[in-house]
Amino acid sequence: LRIEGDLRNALDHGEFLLHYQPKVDLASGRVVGSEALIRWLHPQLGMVSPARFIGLAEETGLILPIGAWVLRTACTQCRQWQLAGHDDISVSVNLSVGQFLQKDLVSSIADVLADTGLPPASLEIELTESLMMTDVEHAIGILAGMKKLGIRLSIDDFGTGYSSLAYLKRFPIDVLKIDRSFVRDITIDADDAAITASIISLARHLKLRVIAEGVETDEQLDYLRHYGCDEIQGYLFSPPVAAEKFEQILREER
Ligand code: G
Ligand code: G
Ligand code: NA
Ligand code: MN
Repeated sequence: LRIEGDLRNALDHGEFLLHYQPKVDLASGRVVGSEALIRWLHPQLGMVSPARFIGLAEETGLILPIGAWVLRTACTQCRQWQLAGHDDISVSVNLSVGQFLQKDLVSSIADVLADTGLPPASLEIELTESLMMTDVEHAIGILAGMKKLGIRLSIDDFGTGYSSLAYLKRFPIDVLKIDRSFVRDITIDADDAAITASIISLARHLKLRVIAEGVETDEQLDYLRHYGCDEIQGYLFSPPVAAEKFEQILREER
């Protein structure tokens, strides 16, 4: 219970930070994106995983100010990398259902883009299927509003949720992100291999980009490359890292 009180003050106390995980384009071999992942540096407990506090933040409504902080911080950081010469780097931000249902979501994203100077095309929002399925008509309206801003939309953990393929037609999505539970066993489980190959094929036919998350081995990478996956993200290339370390990775590949 104490953690809830602490969570309330964590923003004011400056205890949150973002780590960034590289997304690598398989055609060029270059880092083209970064997923922003929140961390909480608790004064007594040390680094607390979002798995331990995002749910609590959602229940208490704290996800709204925390999510707003994540969006602004990630966009500010990405713009700094661009101004340092890494022009084509983009950033992805995860959205919680509470944020998605917020009335002024689209205008608040527009404000952050205007304030930070980040080109809209450099921002991607990661959404889950369940988030979009809670109210489909509402979701379609919000997604259309976000697309109008010029940002990219991706479906996170694709294949694990409850959306029907019919909605892929109605949702203006740009990217499918193959869930890491499928990627994990592609080299040993024929079903996971088939599902992964099918998602890649589906994405190509729908003219969506497709990224695989949780890539940990060369064998997984070879399989994904063979089937035409566009991008990968995972420990094989890099875990989520602090902003300074991420920029070092960008500098080293120039
Ligand atoms: O980084 P990682 O291991 O530990 O993240 C654990 C979970 O927390 C993942 O499901 C991830 O999507 C989620 N998460 C990380 N950062 C954010 C964030 O800024 N907003 C939301 N809504 N979820 C996040
Ligand atoms: O739910 P979401 O897909 O946003 O979660 C991202 C989570 O996946 C983060 O907690 C991140 O630390 C974790 N992650 C990133 N790469 C890998 C990986 O290669 N293997 C595993 N097991 N987890 C990963
Ligand atoms: Na994500
Ligand atoms: Mn995911």
